[in-house]
Amino acid sequence: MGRVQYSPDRLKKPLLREGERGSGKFKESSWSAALDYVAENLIKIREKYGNASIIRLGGSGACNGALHNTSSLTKRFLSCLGGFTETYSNYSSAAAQYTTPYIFGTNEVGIDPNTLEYTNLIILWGANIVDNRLGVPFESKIRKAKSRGVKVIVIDPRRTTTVKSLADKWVPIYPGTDVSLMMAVLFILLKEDLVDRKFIKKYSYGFEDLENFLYGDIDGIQKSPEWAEKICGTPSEIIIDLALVYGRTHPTALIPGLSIQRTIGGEEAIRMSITLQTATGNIGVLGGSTGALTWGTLPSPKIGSISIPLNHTGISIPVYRWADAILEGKKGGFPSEIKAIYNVGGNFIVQGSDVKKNIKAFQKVEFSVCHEHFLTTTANYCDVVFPTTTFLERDDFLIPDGGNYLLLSKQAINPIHEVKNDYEIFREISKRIGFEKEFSEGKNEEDWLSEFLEYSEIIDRKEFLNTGVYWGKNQYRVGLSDFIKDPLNNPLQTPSGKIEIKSENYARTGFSAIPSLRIMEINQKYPLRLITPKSRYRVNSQNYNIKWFRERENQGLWINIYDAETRKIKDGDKICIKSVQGIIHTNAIVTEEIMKGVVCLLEGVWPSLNSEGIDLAGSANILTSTEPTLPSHGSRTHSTLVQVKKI
Ligand SMILES: Nc1nc2c(c(=O)[nH]1)N[C@H]1C(S)=C(S)[C@@H](COP(=O)(O)OP(=O)(O)OC[C@H]3O[C@@H](n4cnc5c(=O)[nH]c(N)nc54)[C@H](O)[C@@H]3O)O[C@H]1N2
Ligand SMILES: Nc1nc2c(c(=O)[nH]1)N[C@H]1C(S)=C(S)[C@@H](COP(=O)(O)OP(=O)(O)OC[C@H]3O[C@@H](n4cnc5c(=O)[nH]c(N)nc54)[C@H](O)[C@@H]3O)O[C@H]1N2
Ligand SMILES: [Mo]
Repeated sequence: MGRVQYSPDRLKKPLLREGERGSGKFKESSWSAALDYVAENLIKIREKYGNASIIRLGGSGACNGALHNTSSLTKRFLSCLGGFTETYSNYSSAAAQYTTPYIFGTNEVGIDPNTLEYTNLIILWGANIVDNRLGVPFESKIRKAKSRGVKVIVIDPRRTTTVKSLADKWVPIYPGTDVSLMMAVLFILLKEDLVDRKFIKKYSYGFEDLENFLYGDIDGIQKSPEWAEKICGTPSEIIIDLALVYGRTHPTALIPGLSIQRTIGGEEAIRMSITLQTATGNIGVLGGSTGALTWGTLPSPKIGSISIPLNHTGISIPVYRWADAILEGKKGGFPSEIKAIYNVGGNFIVQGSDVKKNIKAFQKVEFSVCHEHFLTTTANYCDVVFPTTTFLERDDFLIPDGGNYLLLSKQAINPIHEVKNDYEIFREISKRIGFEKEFSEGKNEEDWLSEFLEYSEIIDRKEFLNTGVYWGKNQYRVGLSDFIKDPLNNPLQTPSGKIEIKSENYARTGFSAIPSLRIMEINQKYPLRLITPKSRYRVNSQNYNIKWFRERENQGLWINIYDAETRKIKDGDKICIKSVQGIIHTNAIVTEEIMKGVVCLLEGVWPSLNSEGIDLAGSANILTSTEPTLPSHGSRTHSTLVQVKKI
């Protein structure tokens, strides 16, 4: 963190744009002049176009702080301003979060990592847990289980660090085709009578319909391993092995990564993984899992956090479509005409799909503001950039995504340069526009934090402030265990009160009532499937600007030896990657660590466009599309088709 904190390119003073957007030309400004300027422009935009013309972007940046939470603070500020166009859902898990309540009636469906002490088999389905933390304790708990002799199976198109350091078995699969593999696994479980009929009957609704579908009663096609192999590329023997080990080992924790639902039809992957855990009786039991997202889906201990007043415009658009919403407005079916962007805690030009479209969107608006640590690509397209503190420079409580604990994030150093907290920046602007009372309620940061603590469930507050950690009582929580223990008294909030393998409500969204296979077909022009996963050395696009981290990642396109050979590409060669959306020139990493037919470019690189609009840095979202997966309107970055050529 020191490398980030003291990086020479940390922003030092507020910046006002001087040159063209994106030119990198800014002049440094005093705080008061820059704050005045933003206040004036927000008033102007609000008067001329109304509140819905201001869109909120960003909001992941600062972990889950109780106070310094970029998402909550920006919403609070813009709500107090009178409203805004909200961006709903998120890049990470839109499809899963949309779908899971149809099946379970809730999104509180995770497990505490300690429960892996009771597990007899761990299936990491598209989860690269060693590189992507997905909840800090999971890796160590999986290692502990392994030392007990528990087998770990990893299903991934790549032989990842997780495969190499944790797995007993690697199951390769084409991205975006998990539903076919899951169906074939269930097909074998049914055939071998390895399903838990009692469990299915007692706890679920509509399983027979899916069973009939798998047997081919509806479309004449048996969803056999041989059928699946043609779709997902996983050899049928491996599918059969997987099904047999899975069916014979109880309890099994099936832990899906978020990757499997950031695909076209990602909604169905989550439905099917839940179905598998239902069929094998692994839901709600110690050592099992629900098959839905494990990460961030159980409540954290109670503590106060900054509240968000009602957004009076009532207008929101799916975050995955923000650039389309700006560019197309009402003509494109979106609810507002957007004229200004307020971006805090996000680098959305780089991280949103279709970088060139994102740049156009930023060029189109009349006014844009950003709070940042660095002059990111996104900040570079803004009119005003405020330099903001890192977590080392302020006090906060951290509410982890899903874990049963709270952390104290104590200020370690004084803010360097002239940076200010996001809270302070908003407060200053609200003062200038005239809603400071609503925004701050007259409280400074210390007041808020003591109020949050006051409201918390923590009894020994001194101890918490001393140790910096508070552990919730039960560290062995299992999602839906109440329902499993007593389904009559604790029915699920679904129409049947049970797990809805078949959902008539879901069918109303226009998709199948039972899980179905929806995939992207490759074509001659774009025959390779591109995945763009996370780098071990970045948090999305964070750290890319810092040399030490950049040097640790071998950035380039992973391509299988076979695919390289047929294109006469050698390791290290300059290559061109092309999709419908754009072109990248980068180096080839010829490797056996990725399946034939799949290529991989780690996400999070800041683009460097030449005069022809070709990216020379290797920024994954040059190639991706803002067409979402439906019905969730979620991200589908792992369903991208490309062609690769030697330059
Ligand atoms: N080091 C690091 N950790 C991070 C992040 C980071 O940027 N850096 N980001 C955090 C965030 S914001 C999130 S949302 C999570 C994301 O967590 P995930 O979505 O789980 O992360 P990914 O790296 O996209 O994918 C995980 C693995 O799935 C594989 N994969 C890709 N597509 C498919 C598919 O269709 N099927 C299967 N079976 N496998 C597939 C990839 O090869 C990769 O190894 O990670 C968090 N953790
Ligand atoms: N191709 C492809 N694209 C993806 C993904 C993928 O797997 N593949 N993953 C998607 C996912 S899951 C996600 S979550 C998104 C992430 O998208 P973003 O949230 O845009 O990604 P980050 O790069 O983490 O950007 C966070 C920014 O917040 C800033 N920041 C950090 N702390 C603070 C703070 O306290 N205050 C302020 N004001 N700023 C702060 C950082 O400097 C950084 O620039 O990307 C999505 N895009
Ligand atoms: Mo994410």
